[in-house]
Amino acid sequence: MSSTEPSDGVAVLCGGVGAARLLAGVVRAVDGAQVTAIVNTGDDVMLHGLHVSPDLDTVTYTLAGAVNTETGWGLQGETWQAMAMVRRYGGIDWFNLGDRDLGTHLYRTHRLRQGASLTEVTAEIAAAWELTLTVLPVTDDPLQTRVTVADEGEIGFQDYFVRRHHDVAVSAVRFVGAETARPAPGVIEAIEQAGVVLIAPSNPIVSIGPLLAVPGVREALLQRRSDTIAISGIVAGKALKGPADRLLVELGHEASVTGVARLYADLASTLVIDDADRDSCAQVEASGMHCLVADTIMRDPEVAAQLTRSILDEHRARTQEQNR
Ligand code: FO1
Repeated sequence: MSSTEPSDGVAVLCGGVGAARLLAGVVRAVDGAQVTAIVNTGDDVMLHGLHVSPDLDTVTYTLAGAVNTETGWGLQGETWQAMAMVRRYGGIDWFNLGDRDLGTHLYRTHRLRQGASLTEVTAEIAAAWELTLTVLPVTDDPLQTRVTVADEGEIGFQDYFVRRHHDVAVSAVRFVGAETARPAPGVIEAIEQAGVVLIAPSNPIVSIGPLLAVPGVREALLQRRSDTIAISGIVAGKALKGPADRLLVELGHEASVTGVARLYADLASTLVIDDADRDSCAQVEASGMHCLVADTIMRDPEVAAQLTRSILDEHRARTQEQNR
């Protein structure tokens, strides 16, 4: 490939379930060897002395075809014997770790204690599941999303998301450790060298927010704006999954595709919105982004692959137009 030819690589900024479903389509539309997932680690949590990386595992299990498709996280065919024992002893039982899933956390924790980096362990786990794409944590350094909730003050992300069922009002979010965190090896290179950068339809505040808070990531993206395409996880004013709609409003944004456009306008040149929001295209464009309307409800990997193909076709056409 000559240095003037655009690369076929696709870098995807990822949270958990929504990103994993998109990636399952991306690897159908594009050779997996060309795909790099850059994944949020702000949700990571220490439980029972184990390092749990929910978004990395959701991406890995989904791409392996092993995820529990009902929940979108955890493994299919899971059993819960270990959790039953923890409950018997009065231990922490609000975060459900299945017996098979526990094996992943045992392995990760052991390897980290041996001195391996999270990037290395993630690659080992991905290889064991025979994934073709590259899965990277955004950073190997500690990064912790913390939220301030009414009457309680600041709590950990999983305390908010799982223990309180994200059913409490949030007044602030911060990413502890972000200022000193360094992008993991390969993260900046993936953004710089990709032909297209996708921002998955993940929660803009608590899933994509931590990635952008790691110094260097936002700066690298700003250089790639014309090749960066975001997919809205808000459809008809509602989050596809999780609390994004509520969080956006609580933190002073609009829970709509226009609100998402305003958050991403400096980083991405195009926002993909669902057919249901077709009438909001003009408002998206008023924020300075192109608007692409598509079916964004990823019921199965083939819908996600079709969405990916539409995005790549649109990007190719726009690039040709600009070079004419
Ligand atoms: N989400 C829940 O709502 N309840 C759980 O008990 C839970 C357990 C869990 C275990 C492993 C894992 O990888 C993910 C898990 N999740 C659970 C999902 C996770 O909390 C969220 O999906 C993400 O952190 C948000 O992206």
